[in-house]
Amino acid sequence: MAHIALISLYDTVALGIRYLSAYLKQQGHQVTVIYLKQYEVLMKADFPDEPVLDEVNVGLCSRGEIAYCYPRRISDPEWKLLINLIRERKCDLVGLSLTTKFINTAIALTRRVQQELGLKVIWGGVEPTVNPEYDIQFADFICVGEGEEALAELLQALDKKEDVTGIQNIWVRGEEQVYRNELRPLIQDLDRLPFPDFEPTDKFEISYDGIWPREDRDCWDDFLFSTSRGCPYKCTFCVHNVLHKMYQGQRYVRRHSIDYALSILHTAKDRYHVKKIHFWDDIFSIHKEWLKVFLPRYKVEIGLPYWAYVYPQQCDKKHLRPPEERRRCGGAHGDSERERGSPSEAVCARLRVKWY
Ligand code: B12
Ligand code: SF4
Repeated sequence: MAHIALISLYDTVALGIRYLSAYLKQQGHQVTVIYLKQYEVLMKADFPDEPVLDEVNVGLCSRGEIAYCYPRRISDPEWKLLINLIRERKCDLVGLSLTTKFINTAIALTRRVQQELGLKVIWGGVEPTVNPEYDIQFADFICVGEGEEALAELLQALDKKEDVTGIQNIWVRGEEQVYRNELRPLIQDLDRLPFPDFEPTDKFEISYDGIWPREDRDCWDDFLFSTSRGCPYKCTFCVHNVLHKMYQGQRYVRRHSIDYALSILHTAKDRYHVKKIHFWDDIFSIHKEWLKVFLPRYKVEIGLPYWAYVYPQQCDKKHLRPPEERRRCGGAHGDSERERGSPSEAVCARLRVKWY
C-alpha cells in the first residue's frame, strides 16, 4: 500500500486532514501527518525584527485597535527538517492542505519537494477547490472538493502503477495536457466516514526551528468535531457561495445522525478524557428538529461545556440557555459570558442576538 505525507500549513486543528488520515488508514494506506508551523500571529509593531510572511491577517487586538498580524516565515532549519522527515519516512506522495492565505508558501514547498525529493505533490482543501485552474500550474495533482474517496483511489492507482488520469475530483498535470476530471457526488451519508484521526502516532510538528512527535493532546482538551458539512446560506464573500454553484442539484448541507455524533463524543470522552467540545460546523444552529433531539441527549450523555458557531436569526431563548445552565453543559455559545463587553458582544448586540 502507498505511504502519503499529509502536510497541514499553519493549522494544528486540521479537520480535513484528520478525516483523510482516518479514511486512508482504514483503506490500508500509511499516513504521516506533518503540522508545518503553528498558526501563531504576531503584531508587526510588537516584533519589528521578526521575519514574517507576506500574507497579512487583519483583526482586532485585545487593546481594541486594528492589528496587522503576520504568521512567522518558515526558517531554513525548518525547511531542512521538513525535507529530511519526508525522506526518512520514505513517503511515496506528498499531500498539502491549504487555504488561499497560504498559497505562496504552498508554491515554495511544492517546488522544494519536487526538486529536492523528486516526489509528486497533491494539493487539497478550500484553495484548490475554488482555484484549480491556477493551482494546477504548481501541483502535480489537485483534489477539487471532498478528498476521502478520491485520494484513496489515487493512492491505490499509484501503488498498483495504474492509470491515474481519470479519477473523479482529481485534476492531473500530464506532460501534454491537464486532465480535469468531473466531480464525484458529495458524500451524502456522513456516517460512512470513520472517526477523524486524533491518535498520537505518526504525527510530527515542525516549528520554532525544531521537530517533535506531536501527540495531539491539546486537541483532546478542546475536542474538535463537526456534526455537518455545508451551509444553507450563500454569502458572497464565503466559500459556500462557490460550492453551492459547483454542487447544484445535490443536497448540499449534510449532517451526521445523532447516534453517530454522540458515539464520536462518547469515544472522545472515554478514550481521550476531553474537557470541552468545539463544534466546527459552519452553523451549528441549523436543523432545529435535529437540535431538539440532540441537545437534551448531549446534556445527559456528554454534559461537557461546548462552543459552536450560530446564526444570529436562528438564536432565541430555546437555543441560548441561561448562564447557570450553560456553565454546566454549554449553551449555543459557551464563551459568551467571557466576552461580555468585548467587541464581539457589541457585534452580536447590533445583530439583535440576545444572550441569556
Ligand atoms: C474550522 C475552520 C477553521 C479552524 C480550523 C481549520 C481546519 N482546517 O480545520 C481555524 C480557526 C484554525 C481556521 C483558521 C482559518 N480559517 Co477557517 N474555516 C474553518 C471552517 C469553518 C471549517 C473547516 C473544516 O473543518 N472543514 C471540514 C473538512 C472536512 O473539510 P475541508 O477542510 O475542506 O477538507 C476536505 C477537502 O477540502 C479535502 N482536503 C482538505 N485538505 C486536503 C489535502 C489533500 C492532499 C487532499 C487530497 C484533499 C484535501 O478533503 C477533506 C475531506 O473531505 C471553514 C469553512 C468550511 N466549511 O470549509 C473555514 C475556512 C476554511 N476558513 C477560512 C479562513 C479565511 C481562515 C483563516 C485564513 C482566517 C484568518 N484570517 O485567520 C485561517 C487560516 C488557517 C490556515 N492555516 O489555513 C476560509 C478559507 C477561504 C479560502 N479561500 O481559503 C473558510 C473556507 C471560511 C470561509 N468563510 O470561506 N479555520
Ligand atoms: S452564513 Fe457563514 S458559513 Fe454560511 S455562507 Fe454565510 S458566511 Fe458562509
